[in-house]
Amino acid sequence: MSIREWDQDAIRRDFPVLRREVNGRPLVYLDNAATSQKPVQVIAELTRYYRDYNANIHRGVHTLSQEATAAYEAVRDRVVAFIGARAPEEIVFTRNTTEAINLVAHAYGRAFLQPGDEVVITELEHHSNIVPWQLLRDERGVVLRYVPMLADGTLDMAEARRIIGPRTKLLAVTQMSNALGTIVPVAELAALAHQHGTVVLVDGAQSVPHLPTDVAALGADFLVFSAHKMLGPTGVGVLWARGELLEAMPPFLGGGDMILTVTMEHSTWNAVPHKFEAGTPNIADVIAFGAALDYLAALGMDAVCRHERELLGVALERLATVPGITLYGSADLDARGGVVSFGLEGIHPHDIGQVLDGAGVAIRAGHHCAQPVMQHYGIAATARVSFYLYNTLAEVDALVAAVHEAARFFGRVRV
Ligand code: 7TS
Repeated sequence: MSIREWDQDAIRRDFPVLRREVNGRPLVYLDNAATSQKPVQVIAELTRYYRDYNANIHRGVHTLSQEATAAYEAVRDRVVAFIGARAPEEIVFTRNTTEAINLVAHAYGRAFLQPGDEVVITELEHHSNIVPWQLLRDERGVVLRYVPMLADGTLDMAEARRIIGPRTKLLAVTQMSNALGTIVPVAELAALAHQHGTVVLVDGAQSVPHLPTDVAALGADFLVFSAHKMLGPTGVGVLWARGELLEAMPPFLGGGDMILTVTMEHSTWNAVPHKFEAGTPNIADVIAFGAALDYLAALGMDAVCRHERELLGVALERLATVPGITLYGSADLDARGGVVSFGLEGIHPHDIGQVLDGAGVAIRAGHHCAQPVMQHYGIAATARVSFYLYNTLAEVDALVAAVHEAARFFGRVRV
């Protein structure tokens, strides 16, 4: 539900950086899968905290500390509302998605997985959801298995049904591929996994910023995502977990704030979620993340998703006309987020990125920390465009013109 009409100009005015020029051209920021830009509301909240009530939390009787604690804890409630969770105790703040996955691999993996148990991930994962499980495999002797992807960038669901079975103790899967934009049917996978008593971690780094999220409907046991990809500051991630799991898991990091008592021999743990937030947390950025959640909630995630899908549809149609282009992934529009990965024949993606930057168009070129996806297509890298709520159809025009320019430029250089 949108409590505010979709007003593209008003939205753009909220993002000061979008007024910049790059190389003499208006900035067209299309690297949102890497990180999003921040609205004035978030920047102001950050400034307000440092200006008016900077203090450490959970430990001061003084007014500033109480204000900071209240503001920090209030963001937990906003996260609960944003993802349809049940209680603030289920929300752990981490540094980012990567740390949240490592937390689960360490605290859940070490305590509950035995040698020979299977952890299933997919070929579509970001390195953050591959490497922690490889480390756990090497340390603990768990077996790591991959659900393969198909050429169109979707997951091979027939293989998923074959691979996920009674030996699968944990399924860790992205809800949206950062390299291709494919939306993975995680609810279906979770239902399948739960038939075997498998615990399910959903990597929401790309999905939570762009799609409505309801953890109950997802059927996940863990959901992880990063504030910086959803209008919030860097340095804040979220781990949502079913309360029972957090209760059962031993701590990840030890230190201040996560303990109840410490003697020289022995310590006891604070209640969840504090048991998993050792040391002074990223107070300022968590508080500012609250403003990002408010911003997205006011627009409505259905509206955000609709807007991006409109841009995606136009971009895909128009980019397909560029001579020598290959578009990677061809899932239906309603099974895709606002990501386009492409290559131009005979041109390295980094060169595409450079020509586009010359036209003020910021995209990412590389393997996108998803090298298995690149290996699937037998390539080293792609050029990747990723949209967010402030992007416009005029920016799609600028992108398409710049890609045509790159194709022409390098075509000329080759002869
Ligand atoms: N999972 C997915 C699906 C991601 O896309 C990313 C970051 C991460 C995990 C890790 O998030 P972090 O906040 O811990 O870094 N993806 C990208 C990207 O596509 N370009 O830069 C970062």
